[in-house]
Amino acid sequence: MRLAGRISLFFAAASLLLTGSARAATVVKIGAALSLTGPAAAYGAQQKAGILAAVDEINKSGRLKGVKLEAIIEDDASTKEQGIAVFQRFINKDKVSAIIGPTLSNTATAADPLAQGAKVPVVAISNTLPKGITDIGPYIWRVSLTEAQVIPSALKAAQAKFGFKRAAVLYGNDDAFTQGGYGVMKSALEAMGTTTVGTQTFAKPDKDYTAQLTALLAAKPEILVVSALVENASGIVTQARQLGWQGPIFGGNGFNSPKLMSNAGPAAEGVYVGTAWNKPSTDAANLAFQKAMADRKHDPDQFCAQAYTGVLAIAEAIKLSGGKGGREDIRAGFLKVKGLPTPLGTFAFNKDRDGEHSAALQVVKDGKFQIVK
Ligand code: 1QQ
Repeated sequence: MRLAGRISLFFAAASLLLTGSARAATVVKIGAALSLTGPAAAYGAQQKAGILAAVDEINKSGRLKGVKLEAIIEDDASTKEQGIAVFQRFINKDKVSAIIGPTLSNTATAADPLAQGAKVPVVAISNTLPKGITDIGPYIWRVSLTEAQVIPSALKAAQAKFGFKRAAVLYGNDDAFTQGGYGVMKSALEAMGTTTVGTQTFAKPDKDYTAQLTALLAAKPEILVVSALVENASGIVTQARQLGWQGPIFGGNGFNSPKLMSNAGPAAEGVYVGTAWNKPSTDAANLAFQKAMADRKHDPDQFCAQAYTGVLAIAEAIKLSGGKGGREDIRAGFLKVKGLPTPLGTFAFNKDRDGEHSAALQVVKDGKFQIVK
């Protein structure tokens, strides 16, 4: 009797402990390497807001039952060196289950091989360099459309509007993304039967582009096509207008930040940019995203929507792995992601581990991006 009493007390205590531990959520750590300082800081700030909002929404929703996401956000300083240091910390010290970022393709080409080597899944949220990111290996995934997925259709839409036949091209020659974007622009313009009347370059620290722009404008282009990060892009747009250029300016993904308008002001009017985020879409997931950001008093851009989507993809992978959040579980889960509602549209990774959805063309009008296609 006494013994039975003790045993049942033991079982009661043990089951209480078990229920207690079953109830305590498993924490899945996600490291995010973002450019919070340096030339890509405008993108990093938006990405941070998107990641924090998505983690919060997912944890609040109880969608992952016993799993709670925890984001560890570190500054990659827009450089390869700092990106590598942050990845090492995430992999070896924080022992994260997955890494989001880094912001720039340039940094990713140096940091992603570390994650690939350590078998830690990476989700690129803003790398648009077509080759040299996901082909690093099977642990590297991305939700951001590449320049090759955006530029050709966006340039065609711009050509349908302006009927240009002569283009002048300006690109940054010290960054993997601006160089890769230039390659895409060059072949897209060729494929459209457009003549490139001039090509000029600059580097990230540059502030004065008048020599390059003067040479390009002297060649009488009908459109100015630019591959640049937003700080350079703002200066280029401002100086092109000061030199009297009133025609269309077409920018790559680096232009996709409202920083362009806050830096360049009215000079940014009439700038055309291909985008992976169709802001006015009334898809439920896009409306939910915009409400989540409005609740946080944050005005989101494409980078914010893509960062939010990166977290949704990780959460879905955990769900599809039966609620398990280890490194291999997440990678295996990515293989199964299909029809995921996100602010970018219904999402799945393709066989190259890249995202695939439609792109749009937008123009700066009255200080804001407006979709034209
Ligand atoms: C890249 C980019 C930048 C403009 C984004 C931050 O697309 O580096 O790939």
